[in-house]
Amino acid sequence: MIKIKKRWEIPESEVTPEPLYRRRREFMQAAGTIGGALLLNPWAAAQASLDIGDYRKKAISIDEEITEEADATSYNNFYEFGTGKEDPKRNSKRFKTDDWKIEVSGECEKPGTYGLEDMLRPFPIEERIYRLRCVEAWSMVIPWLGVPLGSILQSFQPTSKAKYVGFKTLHDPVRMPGQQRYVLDWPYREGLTIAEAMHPLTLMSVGMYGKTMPNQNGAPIRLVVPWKYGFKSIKSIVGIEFSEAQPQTSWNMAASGEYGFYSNVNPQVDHPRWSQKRERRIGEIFKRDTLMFNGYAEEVAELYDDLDLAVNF
Ligand SMILES: Nc1nc2c(c(=O)[nH]1)N[C@H]1C(S)=C(S)[C@@H](COP(=O)(O)O)O[C@H]1N2
Ligand SMILES: [Mo]
Repeated sequence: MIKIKKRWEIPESEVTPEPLYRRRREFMQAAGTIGGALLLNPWAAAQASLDIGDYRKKAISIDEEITEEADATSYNNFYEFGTGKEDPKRNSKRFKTDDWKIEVSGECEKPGTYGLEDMLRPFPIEERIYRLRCVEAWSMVIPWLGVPLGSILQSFQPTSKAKYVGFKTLHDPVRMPGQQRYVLDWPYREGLTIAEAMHPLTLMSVGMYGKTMPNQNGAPIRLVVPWKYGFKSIKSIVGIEFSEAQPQTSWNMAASGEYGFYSNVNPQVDHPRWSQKRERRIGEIFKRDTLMFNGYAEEVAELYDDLDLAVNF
């Protein structure tokens, strides 16, 4: 499958995503309708009741060959379902994400527990083709579907004390059997500065390849921060907390000398146990050079003007 996209453009034909994760009844609710008229293309109908605004301009994408869907959904890191790359697909088959709730807390005017549908309803879904560069020196190019994280966060009205945003994954060792072993200090935690969280590239993703998010990729909702190592893109989020202090993050807690809070993709700073200069694009044989900020320097480098990136790795 080869799809070529310009960095700032998405063809008209692909602007409206395929029906996503809402089932028929939920569509009716989303569109505020009880008739049957919306059945043919329920997603389009639901979208029509939303403000899709300058959708195309916001749909930032890169001009590279897209990773095979079969690879992106079968070679995963999701330790809640096992530490092997093929474990998440196999072990998450029965994971149910119905009635998903997200607890919003800390420095904001609108804390509370939000249903996923309610949280997303005001926002149009965008498709973004982004590189994802794992700290283990492999990468993929994935067409994500989602909403800019900043739009969602604004709706909770962060206070002036909100300097950081922390995220938590579901903690349920029955539903997530990998949590029955102490591989990480569960639940998986991640965090961003407020500037990183509000940056237009940062996506809350609910799907990929035109479909609902597969369990192994972080259903029903996960972060995608394309200029950072993959582990910052936390999956299956149930908690969002605004804070004044820098939040704890799982990989930093596990090995602070190896994984810093920032974890920007940086070929100039090696991981203590391996080089970060090159990467293997999944599906390709030869390695390629890793790009500063994973190729997004033009968009994000200014966030770090005042930081020594060798110290703040
Ligand atoms: N909750 C949780 N989120 C997670 C992980 C994890 O183990 N648990 N792994 C991270 C790592 S290391 C990577 S590289 C990406 C992989 O995302 P993908 O499987 O969709 O490619 O998810 C990140 N998010
Ligand atoms: Mo990773």
